[in-house]
Amino acid sequence: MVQEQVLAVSVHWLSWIAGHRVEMVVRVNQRPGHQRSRTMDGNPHKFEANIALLGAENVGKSALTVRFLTRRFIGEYGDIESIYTHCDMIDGREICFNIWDSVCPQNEGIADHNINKRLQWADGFILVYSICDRASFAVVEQQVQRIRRAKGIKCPVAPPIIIVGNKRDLRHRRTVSSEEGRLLALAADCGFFEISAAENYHGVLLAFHGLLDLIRETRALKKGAAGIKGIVRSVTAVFGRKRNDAKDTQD
Ligand SMILES: Nc1nc2c(ncn2[C@@H]2O[C@H](COP(=O)(O)OP(=O)(O)OP(=O)(O)O)[C@@H](O)[C@H]2O)c(=O)[nH]1
Ligand SMILES: [Mg+2]
Repeated sequence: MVQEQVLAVSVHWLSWIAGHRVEMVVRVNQRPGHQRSRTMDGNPHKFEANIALLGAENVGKSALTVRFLTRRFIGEYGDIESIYTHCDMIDGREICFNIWDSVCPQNEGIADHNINKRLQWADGFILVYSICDRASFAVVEQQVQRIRRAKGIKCPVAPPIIIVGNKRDLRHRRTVSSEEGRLLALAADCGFFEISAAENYHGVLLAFHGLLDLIRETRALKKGAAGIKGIVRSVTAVFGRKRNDAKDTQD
């Protein structure tokens, strides 16, 4: 028990981004699955969602995160990997977003390891590419495959994914068409948004809220599946017992 607490130790502090106060959390030696989100404190009015942002370097992962947290675009963001917590009232319910803003891995081995780590933590993914960087689109294609492959091995139900084509304001430099983005999302059963973190907040908000809706649906599905499994287990137990009782009487 003590060991569990030590392994899950977290460093929390408050940080100011563009004049807005956000809670920043860095978790140390997190136990796999330990921080998977849940309805908090047994309170049905609170809901917590772990969201991981992935994508190639320089596509705007931090810009998207900061836009969502503060509504601002500040231009330069550095390359610190962080988990931010942001709570909001949505439809009368307190929703807490834990957002893992990743840095791009240097090689394939690390990429696999990173995705596995995030699969254990995240309820859903936002995969970001830049519409003027074709290589970044290829990275998202690979990441979708990696996450989808992990279904069944790492997690029983496929985690929801939203694909985001960012930097829409730079359409004169576009190398990835909207159709390509949309088709990839369609083929892999993901949500899709083309947005500009630089130009507006609304698109960013839609992407995060779109993922939140998918996470809620997935959680309801998991609950339903667990409920059905429970019923099957109970029925099997009752009938199994009856059969055994009947055998005992014959003996
Ligand atoms: N024009 C334009 N520039 C953007 C947009 N989003 C981000 N940028 C710029 O792109 C650069 C990279 O943005 P970041 O948010 O740091 O990208 P990142 O994906 O977090 O990068 P790493 O953390 O290094 O992997 C910065 O100079 C941003 O100002 C956008 O929508 N439009
Ligand atoms: Mg970044």
